[in-house]
Amino acid sequence: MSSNAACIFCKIIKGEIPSFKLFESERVLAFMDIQPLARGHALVIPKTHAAKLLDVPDNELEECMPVAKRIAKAIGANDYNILQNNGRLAHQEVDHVHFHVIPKPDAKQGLQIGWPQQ
Ligand code: D5M
Repeated sequence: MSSNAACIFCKIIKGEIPSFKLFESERVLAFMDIQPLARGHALVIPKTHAAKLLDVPDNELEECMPVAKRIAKAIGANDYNILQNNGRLAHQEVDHVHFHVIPKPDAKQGLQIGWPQQ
């Protein structure tokens, strides 16, 4: 599993910087987004460092969607987006593949995953 010493998400995987983890397996990590677009906004990442989708090993990619599904269920929002950006023109800021799970702000159901208090 390749890692990039300069990558912020690789540092999260290695525990070098803190994160609010939701799920972890051998191949995948899910944690809360530090700049949430809505309460409950989470990220699902493959552990292998890959900048774009085409670079991710299939076996890791295959595990990301079931995890995104579990996160969406745990958040409890009826309406949500699963997003994955590739490249600057597509609004990618962090060059380690990640899937956003973003509940819609007007979702009526309770969001059971709380953002940690500052
Ligand atoms: O989205 C990159 C996302 O990564 C953006 O929503 C902020 C989030 N981010 C950046 N640094 C962190 C840390 N340290 N913890 C949690 N979340 C983080 P993109 O699709 O690349 O535009």
